[in-house]
Formats: sequence, C-alpha cells, structure tokens
Amino acid sequence: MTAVDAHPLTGTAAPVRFPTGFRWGTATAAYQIEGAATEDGRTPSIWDTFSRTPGKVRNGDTGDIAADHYHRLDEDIALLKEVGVTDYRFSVSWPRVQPTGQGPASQRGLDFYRRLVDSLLEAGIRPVATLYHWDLPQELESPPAAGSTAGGGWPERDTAERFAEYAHLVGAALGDRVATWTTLNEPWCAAFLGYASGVHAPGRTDPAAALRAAHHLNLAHGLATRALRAALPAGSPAELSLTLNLHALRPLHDTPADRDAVRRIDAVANRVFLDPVFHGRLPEDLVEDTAALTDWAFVRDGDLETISAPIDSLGINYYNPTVVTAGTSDTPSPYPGTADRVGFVPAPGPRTAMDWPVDADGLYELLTRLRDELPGTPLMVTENGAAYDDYADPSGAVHDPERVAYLRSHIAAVHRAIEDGAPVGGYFLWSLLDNFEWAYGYSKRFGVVHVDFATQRRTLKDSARWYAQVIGRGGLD
Ligand code: IFM
Repeated sequence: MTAVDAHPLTGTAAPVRFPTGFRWGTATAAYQIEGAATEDGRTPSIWDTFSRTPGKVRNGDTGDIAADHYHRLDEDIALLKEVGVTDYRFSVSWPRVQPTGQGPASQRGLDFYRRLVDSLLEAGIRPVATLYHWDLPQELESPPAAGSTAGGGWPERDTAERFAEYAHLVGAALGDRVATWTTLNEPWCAAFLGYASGVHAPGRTDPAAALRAAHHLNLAHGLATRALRAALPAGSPAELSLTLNLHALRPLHDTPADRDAVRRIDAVANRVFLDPVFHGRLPEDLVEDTAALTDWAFVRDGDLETISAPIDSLGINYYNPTVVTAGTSDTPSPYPGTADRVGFVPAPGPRTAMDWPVDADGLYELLTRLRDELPGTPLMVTENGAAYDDYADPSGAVHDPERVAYLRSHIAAVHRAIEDGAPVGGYFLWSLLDNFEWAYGYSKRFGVVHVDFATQRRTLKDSARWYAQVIGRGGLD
C-alpha cells in the first residue's frame, strides 16, 4: 500500500510513513553548480576542456559560472534549511583541491569544502561527500609528460593510484566532519559515456579503453576506500560507500533472445561494478562477450581483493528503466561488445524533459533485486528526480506539478521496497538547484530550486515546498 493506492476498503489513500531515522536529502555535484572555474588555484578538469570543444555541449554552455554556488554558499545552505533536509550530498572538485592531480593539496581549495561542511554541521545537516563526480583534472587525462607516469585518463592504472592519493588528502582534511564518503558517482557514465560513446568528457570513442577505464575506476574505488580508512581518525563513525547508476532492465518480449539482451547489458552496465566490488570477481559472461576487444590482462593479481574491500552502504541513482531486445544499436555505443546484439526500445508512458520515461516500478525492482543479491548491504537512493521545462510565472512562482507527481511516485516506490524488506536508509533528491546538465548544458532543469542563470536568483519551486512537507511529516499523505 502506498499513498498513490486507494485503500481497498475505504477507498481513501493511506498515509505512508518512513522508518524513524530515515535520511532525507538533496544532491548536487561540483562542476554542475560551483562555477568559479579559475578561482583560488583551480585548474581545468576534463569537463572544462570538453565543454569548450565546439559541438560537445548544447549551446556551447560551460560550467564556468554554473549556479555560482562557490560564491553563494550561505544562500544555498539557507535553502537547504528551508527545505528541511537531514543530509546534503555534494561532490568535491578534484582540480580545486589538488590542481595538478598529484602532489600536495591546495589549502584554498580545501577551505571551501571546510566552510561548506562546517556550515552544514552548524545547520544540523549531515554532510555526504562524493570524491569523484566526473571532473578529472585535465592534467591526468592528457598524455603523460616526459618522465611522468601520470596521464592518459581512466584507461590508465596510474589514474586510480592518483585518485587514492587525492582521497587521502581530502579524508585527512575533512575526515573528522563528513558523515558519509562516496568514492565515485556513477562510474558507468565516467567509463562508458566518457570513453566508449564519447558523449561525455573526455569524449573518446574507444570501447576497449572504456573497459580498461571501468576496471581502473573499480580499482580507484578500492584504493580510495583503503586510503580513506587510513586517513579517518581512529574510531570515526564515518561511513564509506559507492554510488552506481544501476540499470533497471526489462526484455521487450519474454523470449530467450530478449532475455539474453538483458543479460548482456546487465553485465556491462551493472555487474561490471557489482561483481568486483561485492564479490571480488569479474563477470565471466562479460569477459566472454568482450573477448574481441580485450583479454582483460590489465586486471592484475590482487586487484579484485582491493576492489572488494568492505564498504558500509551502496548508493543507487535511478531515473528510468531500460527496455532491450535482440537487435542492433547505433555506434559508438556506450555498451562495449553489444552493438550488434542488443537494441534499445523506448519504454512506454509519460516522459520528462529529457525524454526519459516516468516509471517508478523500475526503482522498486532495483531495490528489491539488491535486497536479494546483496543481503545485509545497506542501501541509499543517492539520486532520483526529473527535468521539466520550468519557468517563473509573472508573479515569480514556479509551478512544477509534474515533478511533484514524479517524486511522489518514486518516494512511494522506495517505501514499498522498504516494506518488502529492502534495507533503504535514505533518499536524496536530484537536485537542489537547476544546474549544468552535462552535454545538455543549462537546457534541462532538474532542481527543486529554480535558478535564473542571468541573475542567479533562486526561487523555491512548488516541488521544494512539497518535499519540505514530506520531510516534515516523514512520508507521504
Ligand atoms: O545530472 C546528473 C548527475 O550529475 C548524475 N546523475 C544523473 C543526473 C541527471 O542526468
């Protein structure tokens, strides 16, 4: 029973209440909101380079100014207080705190995050820090300089080692105050959109390099987990996690061929991360499916043990389900080794401004799958939300009933999963602010707070006020 179902006897909707202690948050990422791209010693990331490359980002938008969060920290924390979140998930910009991707930290860069974390704590909000949300220092993507091993991006092992060093620096600086650390956000996007389909930075279209990138991101997660544990004060209650954008997959038809299409995408989108991190192994079928691209010799002895170091929770980002069938896909595909075997079919139903189908059952399916496959692993929904073409009306109000409906159905799906035994401890709405939506630039608005990018004026949308009520009452009515 959820708030969206009528009670079978009374015909009225029963209120939905989440367990005491459930975390309610919003999420953002550094490059998408901070701006201040050249201030206080920050150097370019791969997204600065990519967004400046003609034709890569809609309207030629860049994150140079974004939502100017770097200069509006206090105002944005006041917004978080107004919404009443218990937790705030943000990411640390690697090129801001370690400008060349190696060597000592920039104190000016760290100071920004110290101020953010201290202000959150003062406001009674738990800081949830992601170390990597796609802004690799450009210097680590560019080919190595003479005499150096650093460079070449995630397809190179050295990048994972550099990441562990960066994690240690940030952990040592903020480890006494951050409640939850997430090593990586959506490594699938970093590896496969970045290096296979090339629609994200750094824009490479080399499927074999993308598979190497996926392994080195896994390794980076494992090495960073170890580095964080070493950097945190003894007895620290901080939790360590990883956030994946797992695909909720469905076959178009219930046939062996379509079920095989599901298996193939499941291997290269989900199990490529889940199996090494939680079971210390590579998916055998993925190794077979990609044999024409690589022999996986870049996986060294001991890597899988490092990658599977225990973590305290798994974050799941969910937006929509994916329907597949036996067939072919356009290339360059973000799913190496599948383009001549798998086709993608638009899921039915209403759509968001991203043209993504609205289907909350996919979230329920993912959470209950993880309940069964990873028993005992606490789960968090670390992103969920929707883009719509919001605007301020003449009175200045921003009405977004479709977003409220989207959020309501997805929060109800989380509740349903909890009732059915999924250990979900929190929900983070994406996103607090309208922001730089990667290759779509500023054309897509995911915020519950509207940002007028010409003036940087913030306006709470109806969905922010609605979410504040959900948090206040601990559920849906
Ligand atoms: O904006 C992104 C975010 O950076 C990562 N997860 C998906 C969101 C919406 O596309």
